[in-house]
Amino acid sequence: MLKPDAIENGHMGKIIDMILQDGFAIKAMKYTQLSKEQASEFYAVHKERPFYGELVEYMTSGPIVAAILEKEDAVASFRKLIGSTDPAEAAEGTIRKAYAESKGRNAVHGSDSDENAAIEGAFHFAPSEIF
Ligand code: FUP
Repeated sequence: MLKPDAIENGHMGKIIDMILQDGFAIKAMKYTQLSKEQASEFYAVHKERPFYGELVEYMTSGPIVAAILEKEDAVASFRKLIGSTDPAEAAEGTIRKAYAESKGRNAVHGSDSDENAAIEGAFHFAPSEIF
């Protein structure tokens, strides 16, 4: 996902370009705004964390871009491209280093395992929307 801060700050096109330049193929893509229910469900694994309420609030504050990406070893490759959760710790050349505002408003989300990628892909897209 490209998160609300990335869209608000006008970085949507540049981030999508970084993703394509890195060799990812787009299998599905959608510009949408998450409801409270959707964001709460998406981030349910974090519901005991102190930042959960703020995270849900923020993720519903404006439109996002959801996408399914394909590449060899996609999960690890995408996590390398996005960089550390906290942009202060993100490596040079990563999306979060270039565009994230903070640990909370950090521009992009990437799935952390193949299993979660399948769950999160199905969360955003019907089979007929995946190419
Ligand atoms: P990441 O996988 O890099 O997106 O990071 P996490 O799964 O650890 O966290 C998910 C989201 O929770 C982050 F993108 C932003 C938010 N978060 C905070 O707001 N504060 C924190 O201290 C940690 C995470």
